[in-house]
Amino acid sequence: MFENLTEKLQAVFKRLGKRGTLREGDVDEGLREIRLALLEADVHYKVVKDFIARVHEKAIGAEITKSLRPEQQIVKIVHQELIETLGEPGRLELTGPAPHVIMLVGLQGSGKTTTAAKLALQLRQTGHLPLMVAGDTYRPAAITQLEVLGRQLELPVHSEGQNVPPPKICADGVREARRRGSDVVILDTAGRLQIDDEMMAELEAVKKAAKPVETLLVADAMTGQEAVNVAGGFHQRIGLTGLILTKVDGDARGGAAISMRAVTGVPIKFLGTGEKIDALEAFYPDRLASRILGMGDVLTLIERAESAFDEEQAERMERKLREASFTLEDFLEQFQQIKQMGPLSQLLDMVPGMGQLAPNLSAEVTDEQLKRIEAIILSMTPEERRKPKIIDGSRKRRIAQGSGTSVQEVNALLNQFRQMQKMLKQLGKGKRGMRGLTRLFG
Ligand SMILES: Nc1nc2c(ncn2[C@@H]2O[C@H](COP(=O)(O)OP(=O)(O)OP(=O)(O)O)[C@@H](O)[C@H]2O)c(=O)[nH]1
Ligand SMILES: [Mg+2]
Repeated sequence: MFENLTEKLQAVFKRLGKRGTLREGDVDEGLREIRLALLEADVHYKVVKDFIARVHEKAIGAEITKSLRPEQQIVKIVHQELIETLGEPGRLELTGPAPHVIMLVGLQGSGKTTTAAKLALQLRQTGHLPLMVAGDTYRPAAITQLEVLGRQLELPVHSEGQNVPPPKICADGVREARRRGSDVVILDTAGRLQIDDEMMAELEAVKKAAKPVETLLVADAMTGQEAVNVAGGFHQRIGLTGLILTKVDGDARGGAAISMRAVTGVPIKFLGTGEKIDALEAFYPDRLASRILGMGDVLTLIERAESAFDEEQAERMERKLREASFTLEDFLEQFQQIKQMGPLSQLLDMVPGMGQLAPNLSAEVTDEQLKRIEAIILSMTPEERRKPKIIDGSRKRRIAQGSGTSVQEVNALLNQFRQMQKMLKQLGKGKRGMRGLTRLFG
């Protein structure tokens, strides 16, 4: 559902990335575009305003981290603020003595009955014994719908027909759960076309009778901004402990998901992602934020690079490569940087386009080998590192001894280094290839 927004945001980041260095004007322009993209995705205007203000403040106040390219820095801030806006990870608070009652409320057709069954299934999978209660006596087929779902899942449903008031059915349901030893009760309630007083009064009565620990609003993401107003209305009147956003698999623009927590202060706990009975996901703000930005791997890479990667140094290396003045000393420096970033094979997997090269590389150059190579170079004198040509037989023996390796290994490294220099010179003729390599080794 976030496709459009994701595309727009990525376009903004890409444009920023082309600038090389960012001036404040560039940041402002980028933020204007991000603002538009969010508004077009139907995010509540107040949420957009706050969001942009926070990103602006951070972007301006941020220490210039040399380890990140400017547009990466913006991606990082936008990601962080998106997580902040989306709130905390959603989990059910099943506290107090069992049975724990979960009450589902919402407008007509928002997905309450389906979600009741989805929740029951998940709860059973995590070791609970749920009982569903048919508290919708208004729509003729509502009770049957829940009973059919119960039979499908082989889970019990408590119902008393259409002529008993819902507060009584729900209170009876809790008693029934106690009798059967069910530890969770899920109340399905009736929907209305819009929030009306009579409906709210009945929900209040159900709440009083069944004393739920969780009162969850089931809201249809497709209704966009309206969903935000609905949530506000329900929260004011009956008090919500959480939100379940359904139909996020549809072509909604995503605004509701981003706005609801910020506007209502009520946390999102689950996302309904399809009509199937297992299509219910626990809500994780960081995952959703990454999904919205559409750059999960890039974000991970940014995180790691931040602690180890120095852009200035990369530029210096690139210049050296271009001038073919790359020495063993530089080689060592690059190795040490790579080492700080984590296991080599993992890093290679994350570099876009490395898929084909990576299997060979990671098989050949293990982290253990990196350590030995480092030891060999460390045992050389600075002069030897700059001019490997002067390394004769006796120097090789000294280096091997100093690094706890063998003359063969020293030879192998020197050969590898010569080959690498040759390769780099060739690549240097095609600028793109060289850039890729500097990134890789920087
Ligand atoms: N694609 C998709 N469809 C969903 C999702 N959740 C529910 N639906 C569909 O939405 C329709 C309404 O779902 P119900 O569970 O009956 O909604 P309700 O809130 O109980 O409706 P009323 O009882 O009439 O108020 C059904 O066709 C469901 O299959 C979802 O996450 N994704
Ligand atoms: Mg229903």
